[in-house]
Amino acid sequence: MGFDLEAARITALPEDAFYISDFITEDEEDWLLQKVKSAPLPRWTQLSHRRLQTWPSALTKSDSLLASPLPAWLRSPIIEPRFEALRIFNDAPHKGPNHVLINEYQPGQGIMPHEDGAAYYPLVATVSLGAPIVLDLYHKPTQDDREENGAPAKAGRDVAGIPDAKRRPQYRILQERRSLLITRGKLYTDLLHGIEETTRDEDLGPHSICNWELLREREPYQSGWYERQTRTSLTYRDVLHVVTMGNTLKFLGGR
Ligand SMILES: O=C(O)CCC(=O)C(=O)O
Repeated sequence: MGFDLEAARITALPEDAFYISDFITEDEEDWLLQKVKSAPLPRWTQLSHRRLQTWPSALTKSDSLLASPLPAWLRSPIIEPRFEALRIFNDAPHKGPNHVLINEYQPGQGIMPHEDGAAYYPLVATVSLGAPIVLDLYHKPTQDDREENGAPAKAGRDVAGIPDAKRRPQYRILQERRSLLITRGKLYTDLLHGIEETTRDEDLGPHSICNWELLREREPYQSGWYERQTRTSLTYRDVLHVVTMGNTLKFLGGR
């Protein structure tokens, strides 16, 4: 499968975001959902508004990753050969993703606006499975915003302190099932992202959805809304700091 990354650029966004609607086939989607569902229950972390799997493991308190390969089903066919053909992680320190978060959202669930922070190389590649969902991008609150709104005077990693006028999303991206969304650079560092806790995504159209022209199908959204169904995302990242077990043991032993 050949992809032209420039043709996939979401031009309405500040640098850089790319959207590929047909990134995986329906069979690959079914197979990946089966793999996600068949993971042993302790693999899931149940959060109040979604559940989450972390591969190969959660980061340490100092935001490091304990070196360990990703399982084969998260590597092929997504990293090898597709990401490699796109060369998206070529400038990342490990030349490829070493960490995957899997989020599952039931209708009505979402994720508060946040930034992913400095533990990762500033690039996220998200594969969507099962159903569409809208990702919202927000201005980061400035120090002035936070002071005006009585929040601690520190530009934050969440929406606390965003004035009401800025609390509306600045941009909205519709992620179809089987699509790939790549966000990187300023988009990663300068904006917050989140998913609304709603059972319907509404006000959809070319005026509000910045990747409207790149969608595989626009027909299902002509009415301007759809009912949410269970949507699963695989988010691929490169954790900057990786420690090997040998070094960790040395560290624990004080040598
Ligand atoms: O599920 C998604 O597309 C977004 C997930 C997300 O925001 C995150 O993992 O930080």
